[in-house]
Amino acid sequence: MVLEKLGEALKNTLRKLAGKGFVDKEVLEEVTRDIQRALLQSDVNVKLVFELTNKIKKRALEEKPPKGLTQREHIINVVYEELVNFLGGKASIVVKPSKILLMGLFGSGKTTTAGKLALFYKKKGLKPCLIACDTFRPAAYEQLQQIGEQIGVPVFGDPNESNSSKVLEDSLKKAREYDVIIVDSSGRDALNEEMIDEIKSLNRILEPDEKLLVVPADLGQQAERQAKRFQEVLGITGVIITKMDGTAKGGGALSSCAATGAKVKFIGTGEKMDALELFDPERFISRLIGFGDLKTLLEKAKEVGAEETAKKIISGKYTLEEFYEQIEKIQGMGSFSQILSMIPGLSSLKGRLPKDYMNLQEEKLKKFKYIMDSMTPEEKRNPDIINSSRIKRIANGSGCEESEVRELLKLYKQSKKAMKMIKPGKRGLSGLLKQFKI
Ligand SMILES: Nc1nc2c(ncn2[C@@H]2O[C@H](COP(=O)(O)OP(=O)(O)OP(=O)(O)O)[C@@H](O)[C@H]2O)c(=O)[nH]1
Ligand SMILES: [Mg+2]
Repeated sequence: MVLEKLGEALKNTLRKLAGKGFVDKEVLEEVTRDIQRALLQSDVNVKLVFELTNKIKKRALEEKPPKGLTQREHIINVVYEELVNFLGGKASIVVKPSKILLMGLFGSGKTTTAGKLALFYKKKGLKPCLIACDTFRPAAYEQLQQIGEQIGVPVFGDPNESNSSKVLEDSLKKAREYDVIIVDSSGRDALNEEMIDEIKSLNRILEPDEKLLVVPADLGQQAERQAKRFQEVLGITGVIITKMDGTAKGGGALSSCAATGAKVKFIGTGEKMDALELFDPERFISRLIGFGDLKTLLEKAKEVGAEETAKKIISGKYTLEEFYEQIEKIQGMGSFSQILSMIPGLSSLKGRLPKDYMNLQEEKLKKFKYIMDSMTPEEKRNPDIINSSRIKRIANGSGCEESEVRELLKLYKQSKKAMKMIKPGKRGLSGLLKQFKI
């Protein structure tokens, strides 16, 4: 996971603070040292790290806990608030019809991100299109075309035209009926005159709502220099940090961009088209601290029309049929273990659920479907009545092995049992659900 070390340090912090009635200077030193170490390991700039932890210490020692908060809760809150600020404060992303110009150096992930963004907006119900303005790299048009096909989004461009401004002008005529226009541009080794001229020209023609710089996370704190340069020369409106999945330096890239005042708007977390997250520091830190991230879950759940599913997972009340639906939908939402780590109180479940449940293969799912088609409605509603002779009948009817019927029943029972053991956090699961309007 992104910034794993910081997550560990924050959980340690909570543990250390939990045992104390009163938090003294010594504990505070220890806690901030853990946070420092974790941030430094994520390649965060040393100066920034010390500024942050000094602020945390100062506020923790000097500020009186607001009414209703214990000293311990207050300190946790200070750590949370300061980390959120550290990553750029509250995010402000408005999902609306817009024109987006992507820019960045060679291989930073522009073309991939263009596709990811298109899919993101498409899932929000908008009508995106892509324009291939990279006329520099061979086969850039074909690459985008392939991505467009994969996600079902039209791509405009002209592989035989070498003038990117001309490509943009012509493509915009075809893009009139689209809500979101996403423009891929060509990279360079460095932000040289040629690139500046090209982007400026695209900028004039497109008049974009967002000018987003794409930088890879493995640059770590070096990302700052790029963000600064592009900001000065081209006036970017935000940054997308890609490849957060493949490096321990994500913290450096995030915090150093935030320090320049450039907002990190999205992060890329994999090569697949759905591996893009809106970057919201509040959510990000609360997930690391372990409050869970119900909002992200719901956003994803909505995308696959599975809000109901999410509710049922949380309540632990479902029939076999709904169980099947859940695993089917969950497949579209990312791995089950990823989802669990987003729900408060559920991350501890991860170890208890059978591994198979986490990584059910498509093949298996199909078999489960056949098995269920061979069950009576009564059996689906109340799987407890399924005895050996019924298992035999179901296996015969579905063309599956008896052992596979048993496997489905076992998974169902285990998951229900595990869900029942959920221990809501201090604020109570129901409180959180209310908070997020479930
Ligand atoms: N693991 C991972 N790989 C990514 C991510 N984003 C992009 N990539 C990979 O990075 C490589 C370069 O991505 P592109 O999208 O082609 O980059 P680009 O900026 O368009 O490159 P040029 O057009 O050559 O300047 C590809 O192999 C992508 O699959 C990400 O978030 N995670
Ligand atoms: Mg490209």
